Amino acid sequence: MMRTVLTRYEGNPIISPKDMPYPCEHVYNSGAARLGDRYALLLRCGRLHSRSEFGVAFSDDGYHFEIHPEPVMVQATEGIFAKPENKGIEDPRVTKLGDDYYIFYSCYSTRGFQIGLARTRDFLSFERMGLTTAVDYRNCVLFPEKIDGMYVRFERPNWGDPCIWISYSPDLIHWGNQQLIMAPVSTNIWEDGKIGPGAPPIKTPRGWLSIYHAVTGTMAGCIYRLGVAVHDLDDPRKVIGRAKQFILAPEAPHERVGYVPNVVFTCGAIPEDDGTIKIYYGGADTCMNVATGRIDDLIDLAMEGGPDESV
Ligand code: M1P
Repeated sequence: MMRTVLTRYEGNPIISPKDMPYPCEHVYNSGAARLGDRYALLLRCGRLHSRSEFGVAFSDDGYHFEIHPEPVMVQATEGIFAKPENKGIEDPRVTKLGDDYYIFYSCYSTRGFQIGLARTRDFLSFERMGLTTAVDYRNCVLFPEKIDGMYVRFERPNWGDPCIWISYSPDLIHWGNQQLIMAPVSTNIWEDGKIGPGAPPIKTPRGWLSIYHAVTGTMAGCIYRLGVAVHDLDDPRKVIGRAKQFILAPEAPHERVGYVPNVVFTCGAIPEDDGTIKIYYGGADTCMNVATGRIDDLIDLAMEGGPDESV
């Protein structure tokens, strides 16, 4: 039987194109972080040329956001990022390490997708650090700490049978020892097409909590849903629990209808001190939303599914 582990905020969508202080066709798939006592959303803004840039919004409570009046990071026009970003920058995922916030984002070009890495302290100015993949990659999420002396990330190549891989780096720029760790499950139809990491992993005493997205095809196009898995704390290649059911599916009208219909997609979630979590997600590639739940409920659901056997 389906279990409900997330509750949508009644004020969804929390940010829509009409709320933007500059013209946008859509605002969605935003990275999320705590910035001192405040919340920051690094917004993926589809401008009127349909290429994406990043804006930022700040909040005291995680629900009501004030949007900065100008975009804060736009596609590069010179240097090594110019050609990789000639169709825009997309899907930022934010991880705090020390005093810095690191952002893996998709550099979209005529030749495909690469993953860029940028750094900020205030979400207003950004330093591009490097291109961390060749084409064609999507959905990189950085762990918030080193494991065995190495930086760790989950990543999703865009070719073949799109699955979740892990890789390691000594310096955040050069990544290697890629290993496949999670694949679509053909018998769970909601995740039989492709999967990709969603929010950067969250450390809990019971393991690394991973919220991922999963896609199935229908006669009317793809449906994007969210799933949950738990990875071993010391060796996150081991998926110690993977829920059999999805945790969020397009349901509200603004999740079903929009630029790309029937999509819920996350790039960031924030754990709270009281054991709850806020999962920020794009609806129909058009607007930003938030859902809340208890971290233990998500982990219970994943552990009930048992260890992953997909690879
Ligand atoms: O349109 C749905 C999603 O498609 C892509 O996701 P992925 O390639 O990982 O399946 C991205 O463009 C994403 O931003 C978008 O929400």
